[in-house]
Amino acid sequence: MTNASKIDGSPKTDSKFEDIISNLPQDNSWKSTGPLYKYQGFWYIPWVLRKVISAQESFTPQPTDVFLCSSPKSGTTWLKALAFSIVSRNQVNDSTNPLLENLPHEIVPFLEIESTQNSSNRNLEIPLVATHIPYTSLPKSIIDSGCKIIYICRDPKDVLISHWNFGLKVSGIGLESFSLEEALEQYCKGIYPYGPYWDHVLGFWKASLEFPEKVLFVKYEDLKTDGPFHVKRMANFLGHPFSVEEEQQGVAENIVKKCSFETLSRLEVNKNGKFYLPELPNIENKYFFRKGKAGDWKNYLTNEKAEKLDQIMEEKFSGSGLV
Ligand code: PAP
Repeated sequence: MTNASKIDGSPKTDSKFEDIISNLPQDNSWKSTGPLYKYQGFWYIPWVLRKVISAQESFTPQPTDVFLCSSPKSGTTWLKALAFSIVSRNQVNDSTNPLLENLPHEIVPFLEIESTQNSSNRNLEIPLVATHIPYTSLPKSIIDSGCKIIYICRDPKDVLISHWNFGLKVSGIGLESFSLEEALEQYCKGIYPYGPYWDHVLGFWKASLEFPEKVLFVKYEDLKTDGPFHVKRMANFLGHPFSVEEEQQGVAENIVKKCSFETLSRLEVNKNGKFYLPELPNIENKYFFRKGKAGDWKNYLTNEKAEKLDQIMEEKFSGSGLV
């Protein structure tokens, strides 16, 4: 295994970074994180923004890299497990599969979160990197490369509920200081880490229409309804199509089963393991597996509140072809 990583960047010096953020719009309603800053149209917690800028300055992808992109709480953990299973299916078997002993986030690093801190964080034999960075802020080296991108999006109402519940457990990401009502307000204004959601989604949606060979757009709800179809779609897109023999053996169906919420959330590592991030020291792996359902928002939001968010999304997506 090669451990040299090209993710590592030279982080901005404190003074350069302070100069940059001193000129950015800021929002002070995020009590536990300090102000959020709006950079290139999206809001960030300062320590994340620093890493985003660092990645923009110095990240160089490998030619074979695939980027798994998402807004937080849209299905990143699931997409990581599925993409890893697709690309590694001929190298691992049922007893050696790293997913049995590792949180998917430990297998596929985040470009702007843990990977930029430590060059040993990346195993170059796994050509997958995840990021929450919006399309228009991705490092130019990625945009200019031939690297493929898979984007997962999810019903924003479920994203909000997932995010808010995660915030109740993990202090430091900001949402813990908001009631659900206030969190909804923040979502409607688009002011939360990596928000606004509509611009995040639209950036990748438009890129997927313009460069279909480079950007594949996947919906969480579609994966729930017909996992095998979308796993085959991803495999084709990644240049790892299932052979006739694999089709007969039901390999795609097997991947869907092994990466299902039910399977992953019952693994010991995902029940009792811890995910190490210096900035957020209290994350447990089980926090990434809450309910894994489409439509859980109905247990939290009245129809009236849901409609408010729906209307905003409809307005923002209008004319884009995205529903
Ligand atoms: P991240 O952005 O912090 O990485 P992300 O994985 O995108 O989080 O989102 C977590 C959500 O995906 C959780 O949703 P919930 O709060 O509504 O339950 C989590 O349960 C869900 N999730 C994780 N793994 C799976 C899976 N294998 N299948 C379906 N949903 C999943």
